[in-house]
Amino acid sequence: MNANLFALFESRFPADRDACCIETHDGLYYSWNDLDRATAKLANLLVSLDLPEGSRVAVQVEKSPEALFLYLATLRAGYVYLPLNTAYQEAEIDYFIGNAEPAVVVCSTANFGWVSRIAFRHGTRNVFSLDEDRAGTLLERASSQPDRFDTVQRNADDLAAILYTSGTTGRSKGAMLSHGNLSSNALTLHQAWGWRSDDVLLHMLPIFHVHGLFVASHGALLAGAKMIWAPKLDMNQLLEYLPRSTVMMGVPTYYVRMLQEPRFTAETCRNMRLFISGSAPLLLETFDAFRERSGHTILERYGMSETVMLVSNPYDKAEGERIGGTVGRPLPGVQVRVVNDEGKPCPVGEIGNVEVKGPNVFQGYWRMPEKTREEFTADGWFKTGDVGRFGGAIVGMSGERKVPDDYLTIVGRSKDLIISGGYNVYPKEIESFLDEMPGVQESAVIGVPHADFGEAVIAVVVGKPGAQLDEAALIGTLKHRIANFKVPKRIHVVPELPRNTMGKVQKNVLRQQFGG
Ligand code: MLC
Ligand code: AMP
Repeated sequence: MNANLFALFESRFPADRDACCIETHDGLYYSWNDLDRATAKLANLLVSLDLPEGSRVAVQVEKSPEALFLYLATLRAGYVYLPLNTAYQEAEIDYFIGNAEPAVVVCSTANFGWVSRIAFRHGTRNVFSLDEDRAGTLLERASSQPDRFDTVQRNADDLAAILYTSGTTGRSKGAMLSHGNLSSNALTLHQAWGWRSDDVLLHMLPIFHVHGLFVASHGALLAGAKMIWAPKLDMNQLLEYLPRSTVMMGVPTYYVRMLQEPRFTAETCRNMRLFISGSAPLLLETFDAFRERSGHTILERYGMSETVMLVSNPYDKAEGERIGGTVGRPLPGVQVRVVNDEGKPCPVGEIGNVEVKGPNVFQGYWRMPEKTREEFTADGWFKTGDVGRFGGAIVGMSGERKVPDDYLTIVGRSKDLIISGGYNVYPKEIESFLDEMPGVQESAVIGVPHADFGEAVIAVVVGKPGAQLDEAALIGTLKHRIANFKVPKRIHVVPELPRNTMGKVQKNVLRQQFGG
């Protein structure tokens, strides 16, 4: 049997291959035949490049159906897909390309100059361009390729993708996901969320992270269901497409913004069967207000780049209630335990470290065996860096309610991580950029509550003696250096940072001082 994830999708294509697979926001319709032919041409192009086994294909392009086809073609040809956030700037791209050493890099025409310079410097020989309007050298080169391709044989533990994530500490690490990791999770979610061939997925998420690329796209592909494909979250488009959709996924900011839109009503959701939230905590007030406004109970689930999806609230009422503030039960086949700092299981209701095991758990960090070892326990559990509890109680506006013993609640993180609008930001990374700036002696970066993004990045800096630091100038400089979502929304200049007796910066004190 071929364990290639693309072979699984192919086996589930609908009988009518002329049916619509993707409808775009600008009025284009792609059939399943179109997907088959486009991925065949792109796979043939990749194979024609005579790449070594296991080659990485690194991609930083705007969202388009062709970008999805490039991902699928990479799977189909048996190579390893490496998506990169379009917000990443030179220093970030330099690190990823240097670390992953991709054989192929695909970027936008606008970025071709600087991206190709970085790629060539790191030894990449094939650099193509691809734009959201189908322009660029990638499709030009693929157009003369045959439109048939036999999906390459792959084993379940062969690599399918590498997703860079900061994991629990330090510099970005490439989480290696295999065909088996992705297909087992896709099959589990297919069952758990009741995917149907007549579903219509409103796809508004970016496709360079687990949520949009795997959880959302795989769901529709495996069901043979249609996707309405929008480049990004846009309220006008959402109001236009939601009445024709049955499933939507978003990070909590999506639901916060929908509630801010007075035109969004229960009528807008008349055909919807499922709204899913994840990637960051969904506030209970958002969960409640959304139910009140739309008549729909958001299904919150929990996962991460290293593991794809782990835990989900129930889809089917017969299996239990969706409880706001919790992330539900471990998915079938996934084991989740909560342990104390000594690694001993916590009793129900007690808070501890969340550790997981299952066929979905990744193969390790790319070329970092040491880091990989650190993140697993001796008995093979992956340490998520999240802190949670089974059971206990949730306190909301309407009082306290008991949570069933098998439901997990994420209460925080042991990793120093900020999640802003569903994107991860590592304080240490931002601090190192700030510390290198002229006049800056030291800095501390914290996350503070933010009505739209859930958490916002804030920096507190101390100037060198005599230096005059200017908030706007510091922010302006950072904007050219790092992805815009990582740039602090505010930078406070202070005479000194609060420290404990060990000399460690007291970030909790800064959060209290600047979080309001
Ligand atoms: C944009 N901006 C952000 C931001 N997104 N700032 C902080 N956090 C964010 N997430 C800033 C930009 O820098 C810019 O600032 C301004 O907001 C407008 O930019 P924009 O691009 O127009 O913003 P917008 O389109 O409104 O984007 C917001 C968003 C987007 C929430 C729609 O961030 C988004 O789609 N997030 C989804 C992330 C996601 O898919 N995560 C899944 C990870 S997978 P300025 O100053 O330049 O004007 C994962 C595993 C799992 O975590 O469990 O799923
Ligand atoms: P990433 O590394 O981008 O894959 O982000 C994974 C992290 O997002 C997890 O380790 C959690 O901290 C967080 N996360 C994902 N889903 C949820 C959720 N439903 N509630 C709280 N945190 C979540």
